[in-house]
Amino acid sequence: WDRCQMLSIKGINRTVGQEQQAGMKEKQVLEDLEVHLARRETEALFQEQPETGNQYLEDTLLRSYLKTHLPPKILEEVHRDLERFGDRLLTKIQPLSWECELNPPVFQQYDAWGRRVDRIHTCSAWRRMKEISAEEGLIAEAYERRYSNWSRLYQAVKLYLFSSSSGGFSCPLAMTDGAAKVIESLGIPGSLKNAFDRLTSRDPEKFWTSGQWMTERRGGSDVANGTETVARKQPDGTYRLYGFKWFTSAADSDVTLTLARIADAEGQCTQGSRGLSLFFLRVRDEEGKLNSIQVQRLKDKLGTRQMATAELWLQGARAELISAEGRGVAAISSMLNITRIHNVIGAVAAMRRMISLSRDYARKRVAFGKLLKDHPLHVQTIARMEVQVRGAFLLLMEIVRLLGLAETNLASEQEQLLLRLLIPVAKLYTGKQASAVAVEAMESFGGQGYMEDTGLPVILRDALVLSIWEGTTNILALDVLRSLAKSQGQVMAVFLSTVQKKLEQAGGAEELSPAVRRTREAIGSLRQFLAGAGAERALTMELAARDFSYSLARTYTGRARTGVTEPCNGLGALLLEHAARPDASPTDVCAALRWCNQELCPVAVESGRGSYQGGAALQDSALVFGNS
Ligand code: UCC
Repeated sequence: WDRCQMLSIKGINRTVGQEQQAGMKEKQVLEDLEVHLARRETEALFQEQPETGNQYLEDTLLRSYLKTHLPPKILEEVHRDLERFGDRLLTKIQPLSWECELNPPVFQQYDAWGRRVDRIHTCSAWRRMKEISAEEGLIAEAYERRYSNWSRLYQAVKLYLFSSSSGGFSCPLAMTDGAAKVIESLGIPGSLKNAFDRLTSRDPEKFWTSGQWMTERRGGSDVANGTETVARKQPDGTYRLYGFKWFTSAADSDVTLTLARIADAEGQCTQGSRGLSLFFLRVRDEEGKLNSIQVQRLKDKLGTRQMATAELWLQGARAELISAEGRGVAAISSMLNITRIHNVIGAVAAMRRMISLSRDYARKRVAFGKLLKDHPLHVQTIARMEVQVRGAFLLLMEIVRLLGLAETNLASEQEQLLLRLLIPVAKLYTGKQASAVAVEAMESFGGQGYMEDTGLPVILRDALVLSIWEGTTNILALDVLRSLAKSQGQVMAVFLSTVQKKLEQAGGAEELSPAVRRTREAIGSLRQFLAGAGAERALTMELAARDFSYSLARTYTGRARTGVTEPCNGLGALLLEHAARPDASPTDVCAALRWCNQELCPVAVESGRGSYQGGAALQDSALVFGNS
């Protein structure tokens, strides 16, 4: 085989069999020559590995964002910590991440003597990630609030840097953050004080992670109708849960939040959303014994393989009711909003990592006689991805900035409404961006991008889940509509007037004016669309939900605030605003212009084509299922 390979490497079209017929002497000479050349050429095939350096120091957009927004004293401290963290990620944490990938969790159902044990064995690198998460305060930072409203943003930045080196540990952190948020929003009741302290601890010995068990066999999206788990009240006021959870991410977590239906004295439960209540439970006791839970099996997933996702039978698991009866979905939604933000963090981080590697490779790899970076078409492809990640990053920063204000009681009512709207918008938009960018970036490495041991397929696989878990794109688009309905349209009015106001403020910055104009036109089109939704409004809005959400994401991300020299005190900085800073770079301006060159308001275009009318829905159905 080696020999055949050598010959084929040299491009000699002669089989091994034919060559055996050649004279011995001639063969010997030829062989010497072949080996020599083959080795030389094989060596020439070696490629330099694409690498990243200190992610924080290399991320110019992140650094310029922090410099623009953080008060100088906070910036100084944060900068020092992030530089240190960037080094730790590069030298210590990234190698652990690869270990997590190579040593996925293993499920042991029985011990050697036939006793049911249901143990999920995780690797030492995974357990080390848990300790590091505590040491770095990856959850604690947001709840200690030592930087007031900036704490949340600072935490998000650390999580963003951590994400692509976390070996999948970002997932339990997302749910841990969500659980802490729910408990905090309940006022940290005495019974949950210990749990809250542990979920937000910096002490690796104390730190707990949480799960979020929402998905059952009958419904991942339709939680309200799909949840079958029943809660039976015990004489001591606790509950025992009976049911089956179909996907439980990070099943090695210490505690979890979950939904169940409380049975009345006759054993009857209320169906639908109003029958669901929220429970807190510990997964294992002090000795590590499961809380009347059986692990049926671990899921065999396309990605996130570093993390154990399990099917669980709850067979009387002892739990504490933590919401008002029948208010489970509303109560867990504050967890969902946090985990959805983490999803955005993961999406931006995955894009950033792929593009950084792709850029580095372009500086090293020669093709057609020159480096990839000297091929304009190749660079154009990377530049298009760069514009996408920049928009996504600024949208993420905007959301965590607003969340920080809300958590320190500094957010206006309008800012709270905006936050509610932007979370599903950002989650659905960046989830799709991450998948597209990961595929595109993989291609930029040629065949190498497809090789498992480069680690690139891991990033792609893990990115693909971002548009699925925590609500699929369409479910999130419907959540955007829910936020409109719940606020009786107020949220949309806030969105439009805020953008409008900022556009009016846009002055100077001549170079940005085409982008400002396009954004203004997009806002006009959005208004027109909403005004003209017409008689079939409910159907129109449902059919338009995805395009509508995309339009919000694109116009908001491209929103302008040019000519502003003072620190922002209204809405945050997105692409145009970032480009209008006094110290903006030509790259910032270019990214803003390019972003605004895409179709900013696809919902208006599709509406003009009649895509949201009843007739179009019938055509869709015929196209998919045929006329029968
Ligand atoms: O668990 C999963 C994987 C974990 C891995 C996490 C890692 C992520 C980050 C990784 C980073 C790398 S995946 C499972 C996730 N499951 C979902 O996301 C569920 C998707 N389905 C939905 O979101 C649905 O839309 C439901 C469940 C919310 C629909 O439920 P209902 O009961 O039919 O909805 P209702 O009746 O409209 O809402 C009930 C209440 C309402 O409040 P009230 O009653 O006061 O009017 C809603 O306004 O809940 C409120 N509500 C919300 N409030 C619903 N959604 C929200 C929201 N997002 N924010 C605020």
